[in-house]
Amino acid sequence: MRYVLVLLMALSFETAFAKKKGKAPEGCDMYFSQQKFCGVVTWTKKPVVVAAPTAKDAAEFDLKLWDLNQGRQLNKPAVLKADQQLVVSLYMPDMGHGSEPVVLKKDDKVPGLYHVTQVLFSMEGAWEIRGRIQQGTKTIDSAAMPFMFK
Ligand SMILES: [Cu+2]
Repeated sequence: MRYVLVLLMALSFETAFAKKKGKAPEGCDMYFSQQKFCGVVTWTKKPVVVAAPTAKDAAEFDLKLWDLNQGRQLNKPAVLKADQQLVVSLYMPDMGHGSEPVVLKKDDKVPGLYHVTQVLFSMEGAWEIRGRIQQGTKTIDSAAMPFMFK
């Protein structure tokens, strides 16, 4: 009986840990663990370090959201509910600051596809590309992709 308890405790700890870390399944750059949505980032214009960056130096990427509720394969695009909204931002966790706001546009033809432009990292170092899903004013899920800008 005691072994079962210990095993159960270990299992629930493991689950809680995985949930907290939001460990991304293979192929996912960011993982929204509550919704089971997988985000794949594809740079369409790579970020480059320049001395005095202006808007024309901004990078761009596509973010594709996949729904993993029916399995781990990336074959079903994630579709947000009408009252849900994806928000993307840049954050430097070690220094506790963000950067210029990015511009996010949902593709009007391809489900689950978002185009992110005006991606400007304000300094070199360890960044996160953060995503969150809002329902009204409430954040219902979030995910982050580490990105080293240098
Ligand atoms: Cu910084």
